[in-house]
Amino acid sequence: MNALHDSAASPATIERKTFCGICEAACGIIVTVQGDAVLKIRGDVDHPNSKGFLCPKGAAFGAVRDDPDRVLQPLQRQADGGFVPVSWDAALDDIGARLRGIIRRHGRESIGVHLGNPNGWNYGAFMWLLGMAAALKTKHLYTASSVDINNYWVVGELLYGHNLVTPFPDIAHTQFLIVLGANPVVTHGSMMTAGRVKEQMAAIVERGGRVVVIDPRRSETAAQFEWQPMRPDGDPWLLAGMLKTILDEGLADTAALHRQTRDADALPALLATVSGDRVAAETGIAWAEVQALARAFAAAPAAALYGRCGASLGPFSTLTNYLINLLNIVTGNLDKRGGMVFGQPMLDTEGFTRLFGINGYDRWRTRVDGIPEVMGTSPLATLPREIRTPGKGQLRALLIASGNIATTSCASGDVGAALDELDLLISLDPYITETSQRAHYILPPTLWLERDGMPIFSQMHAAVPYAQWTPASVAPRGEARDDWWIIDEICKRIGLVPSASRAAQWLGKLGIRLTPATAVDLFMRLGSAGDRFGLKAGISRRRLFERTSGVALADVPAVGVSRQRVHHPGGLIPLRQPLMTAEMARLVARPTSHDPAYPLQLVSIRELRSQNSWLHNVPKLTPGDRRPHLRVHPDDARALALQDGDEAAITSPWGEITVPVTISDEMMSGTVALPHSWGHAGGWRRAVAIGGGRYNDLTSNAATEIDLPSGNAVLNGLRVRVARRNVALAAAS
Ligand SMILES: Nc1nc2c(c(=O)[nH]1)N[C@H]1C(S)=C(S)[C@@H](COP(=O)(O)OP(=O)(O)OC[C@H]3O[C@@H](n4cnc5c(=O)[nH]c(N)nc54)[C@H](O)[C@@H]3O)O[C@H]1N2
Ligand SMILES: Nc1nc2c(c(=O)[nH]1)N[C@H]1C(S)=C(S)[C@@H](COP(=O)(O)OP(=O)(O)OC[C@H]3O[C@@H](n4cnc5c(=O)[nH]c(N)nc54)[C@H](O)[C@@H]3O)O[C@H]1N2
Ligand code: SF4
Ligand SMILES: [Mo]
Repeated sequence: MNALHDSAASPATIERKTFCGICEAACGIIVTVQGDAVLKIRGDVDHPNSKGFLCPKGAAFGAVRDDPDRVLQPLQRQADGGFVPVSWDAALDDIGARLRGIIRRHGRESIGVHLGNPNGWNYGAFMWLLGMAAALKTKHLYTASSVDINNYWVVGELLYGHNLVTPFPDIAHTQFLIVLGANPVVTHGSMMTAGRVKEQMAAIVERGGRVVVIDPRRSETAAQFEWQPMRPDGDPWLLAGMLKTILDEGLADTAALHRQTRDADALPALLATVSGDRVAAETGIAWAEVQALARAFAAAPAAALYGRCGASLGPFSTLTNYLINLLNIVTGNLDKRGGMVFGQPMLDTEGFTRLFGINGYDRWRTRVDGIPEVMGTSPLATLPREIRTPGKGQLRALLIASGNIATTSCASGDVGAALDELDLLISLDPYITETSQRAHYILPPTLWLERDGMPIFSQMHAAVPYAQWTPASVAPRGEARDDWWIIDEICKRIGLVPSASRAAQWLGKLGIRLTPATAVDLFMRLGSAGDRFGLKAGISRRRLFERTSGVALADVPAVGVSRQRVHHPGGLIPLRQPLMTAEMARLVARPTSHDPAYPLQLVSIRELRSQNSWLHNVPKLTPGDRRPHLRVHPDDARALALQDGDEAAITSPWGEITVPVTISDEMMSGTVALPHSWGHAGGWRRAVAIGGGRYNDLTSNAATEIDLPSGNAVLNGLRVRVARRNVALAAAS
C-alpha cells in the first residue's frame, strides 16, 4: 500500500465525550478515536462530578479494548476443554434448543441468571437480566451484591422502606467524616459517587474539619488522614459503644429524632448488654477513646459516618450497617447539609423497582438453606448447594453476565467445581476466565466504550446530582454484541420477553420488542427530571445525547426531604427493629474467639491499577511483580520467622494458598492483608502468567459463615495462620 493511498484512506481523528464505565466514580472522559481505533482517553473538565479527574485504569482502557486475548467471536467448548469459534446463529440456536430441553424436563425455575459487578455500567444488560429472571419466575437470580452490599439493601428496606434508599456523605459540606473500612483514595468511592474524592476529603481538613479512618490497615486513605487502627470485625462493637455513649450522655438530637423517626425509645434496650470493657476487647481501642470519638462526632456541626467493604464484608454486616445509619440519624446528621443525604437520580430507580415489584426483603427463602431473599435475589453463597441438591427447583442451567465467580465469590474453589456440574453454563465475558472457561458457550460482549451508556448505578449516590447518557464512542471489535442483545436473542429462542412488565409481555405477544434504550427513555421522561414528552423543560435521551459531558440536576443534593424519601407510613423511620435486636443479642452471645490454630485475621486489599478480578491482562496496568503479596506486621513476621519476599502458606479452616510476603508496619499486629481476586486461569495469558494465590479459596460459603439477615458473604476478618512455605511443607510431610 503506497503512502498516498494510505493517507487518503486514514480516517479523521475525532474526540467523543462519555464516562468511564469501570468504577462507581463514573468519571467524565474525552476519547480520541480514529476510525475504529482508540488513540487516547483523558479526563473531561466539564463533567459535573469528576471535573477532569482520571485514574490509570480509565486512561489505559484502550489497551483493554484492544487486548489480543479478548474473545471476539462466540466460542463453543469441546470435549477436551478447548474452545472453537462458532457463528452467532449456531451458538444461539444451540443454546435455545438446550434451554428448551431443560425447561421441558425441569421447568423454568431450574434456570438461573447471575449479574456480576460490571453490569453497574451496563444499563441494558442490567434490565434485561432482571427481566429474564422475572419472566422465568426463577428464584435463581444471583448478583455480586451478595458478596458486597446485600446488607445495605436490607437496611434500606428496614429503615427507609426501600432497598435502594442508601444515604451517602454530603462530602462537599461535612465537617467530620468517619471512614469505617473504606479506602476511597484507591477505590474512588463506593456507594458514594464523589468526584475527586481525595481532594474533597483533604478539603474537609483544610476548612477545619476532621477525617478519621478506622481500619486495621494504614491504607492509602488512612495514611493521609487520622488513622484509628481497629481489629477486623470490631465494627458493630465500636458503633454500639459510640451509640451507647451518645444516648447515655444525652447527646442525641432529640428534635431530629422527633421529626424523622418513631420508636426512638426502643434504642436503649438494643444496647443494654453492651459494656465498655467488651467494646475495648473486641475493637482493640480503649473505651475512653471510643467515647471521645462519639462525643466529637455528636458535637460536630455537620458529620457523616461512612462505611464500606471493611464494614460490609464481616459476619455481622447488616447489624453493622444498621448501626452506621443509627449513628447518623441519632446525631441529627441524616438529611442535613454536610451530613448523610439522599440521592437524586436522573432515573427514578426506586419508583422503577417498586413498579415492577423488584424491591423487597424476605418475601421468600432460598430452597436449600432458607436464607431470606433480598430484592428477589438469592445469595451467591448458596449457589453450589442449589446446583447439587436434588429436588424441584434444582439449578440446572446458568447464564453468567460479567461475573468471575470462580474467583470473586466466597469459597471460589467450590463455586468452580459446582459450575462444572451444570447441564448448561453460558458466560457473557470478554475473556476466557477461571469462570467462563467452564462454560459450554462464551459469548463476546461489547465493552463500555463500544455501546451507549448511562450511569445506572452511580447516579443513585452522586454528590452532585447529574444526568448523562452518551452514544457509543467507537465501534465494537470483532463480532462483539451488546450484552442486552445477546440476552434478548437467547430469550427469543425460549419464547420469553425479558421483562417484569405486563405491558412489555403484551407487546411481545404482538411481536413488538422494546429495547432497553426505549424503555429507559420512556421511564426517565415521565420521571421527576424528565421532559414529560415536551410538557416541561427536562431531560430525554435525545437531549442528553447533545450534552455529552452530562448535566447537573442540582448544585448539591437536597436536604430536608426525609418525609418524602422514607417510604414508611408518615415518612417516619421506624427505630424498633426486632430483627436487629436479635442480631445484637447474637453478637453479644458470641464468645470473643481466640483460636490458637488460627491466630491471625486476614483482610482484603484493593489496588489502584486493578478492578476486582479484571484489568489484569494488559501490561500497562500490570507493571513489575504483580503477584498479590501478603502484608505482615514486623512483630508477626518476627514471631513467624518470615523475611521480606518469603513464600508463605496462608491456611484458613476452609483452604490454603501460597503467596509472597511483604513486611510492613502498615498493618496492625495480628492482622494480615492480601489483594483479592488474583490467581487466574483460562485464556487471559498475562493474567495467568502473573499467578498468585486466590484469596477466596480461603473463604467459606457455609450457611453458618455468612451474615444471616442478608446472606452477604464474609470475606474480611478471616481467621488464618501463616507459615513460611518450606516450614509448612516440612510439617505436611
Ligand atoms: N482501584 C480499584 N477501585 C475499586 C475496586 C478495585 O478493585 N480497584 N473495586 C470497586 C468495588 S467492586 C468496590 S465494592 C469498592 C470498594 O471500596 P472500598 O470499600 O473503599 O475498598 P476496600 O479496599 O475493600 O476497603 C476496605 C477497607 O476496609 C479495611 N477493613 C478490612 N476489614 C475491616 C474490618 O473488619 N473493619 C474495618 N473497619 N475495616 C476493615 C481494609 O483494610 C480496607 O482498607 O471499590 C471499587 N473501586
Ligand atoms: N476476597 C474478596 N473477594 C471479593 C471482594 C473482596 O473485597 N474480597 N469484593 C467483592 C466485591 S465488592 C465485588 S463487587 C465482587 C466483584 O466480582 P465480579 O462480580 O466477578 O466482578 P469483576 O471481577 O469486576 O468482573 C467480572 C467479569 O466481568 C467481565 N466484564 C467486564 N466488562 C464486561 C462487560 O461489559 N460485559 C460482560 N459481559 N462482561 C464484562 C470481566 O472480564 C470479568 O471477567 O468481588 C467480590 N469478591
Ligand atoms: S476512578 Fe473509576 S471511573 Fe474514574 S477513571 Fe478511574 S476507573 Fe474510571
Ligand atoms: Mo463491589
